[in-house]
Amino acid sequence: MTALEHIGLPFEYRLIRMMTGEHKSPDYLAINPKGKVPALEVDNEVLTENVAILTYLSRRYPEAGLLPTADDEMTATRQLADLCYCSATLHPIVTRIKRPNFFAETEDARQQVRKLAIEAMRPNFDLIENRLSAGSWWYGEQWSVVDAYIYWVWFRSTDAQFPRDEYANLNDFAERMGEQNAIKKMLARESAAERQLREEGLI
Ligand SMILES: N[C@@H](CCC(=O)N[C@@H](CS)C(=O)NCC(=O)O)C(=O)O
Repeated sequence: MTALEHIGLPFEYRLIRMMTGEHKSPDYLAINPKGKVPALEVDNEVLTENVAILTYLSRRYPEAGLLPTADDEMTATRQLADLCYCSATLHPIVTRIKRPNFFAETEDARQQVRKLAIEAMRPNFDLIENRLSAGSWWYGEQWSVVDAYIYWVWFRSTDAQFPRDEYANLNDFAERMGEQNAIKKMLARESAAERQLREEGLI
C-alpha cells in the first residue's frame, strides 16, 4: 500500500477481515488461491507475493524511485535478495508476533509463540540497526521500498509487544518514515480500517 501511495496513482483498497477468515473465503480465494494478503489487481490481472508486486511496481513506474537504479545484474539481484529478506524472513516472524492465534490454540501457547518470535526477530533488528548506523535508509541516503517494508515490520512488531527501546537507529528511522506523505496516507487508511473493524465489533 505504501508503494502505491508513493507512486501517487489512484487505487481502490479492499479491507480483508482476517479475524473472520475472510482471506480463506471462496470470494478471496478466487482472487488469491493461496489465501494470503496482499493481492494487487492491475489491468484485470492479479499479482500476488510482496516481492513480485514490489518488483513489478518498481519496473513499471521507474520514475517513482521505489528501488535505486541498478546498472548491472548483481546489483539488481541483490535488491531482489533484500526484498526476499523482508518477505521470506521478516514477514513470517511478524505474523507470529502479531497473530500468534494463527499458530496456537490456548492463551499460554500463543504467549509462547509470540515470545519465541520476538527472540527470532532480535538478530534481524540488530542487523538492520547496524546497517542504519551507516546512513538514513537501507541503501544509505537513498530511500527505497525496502525501507517501507522494514517500517511495516517495525511498527507491526512494536505494536505487538516487541520492546523498541534498545534500537535507537530504528526509532529514528521510524520517525523519519512517519514524516513521509505516503506513510501518513497509509497510516490514515490503517486507522480508518481499524475504526471500521471496531464498529463491526471485530476488534
Ligand atoms: N508470501 C506472502 C506472505 C504474505 C502474508 O503472510 N500475509 C499475511 C498478512 S500480513 C497473511 O495473509 N496471513 C494469512 C495467513 O497466513 O493465513 C507475501 O510475501 O506476499
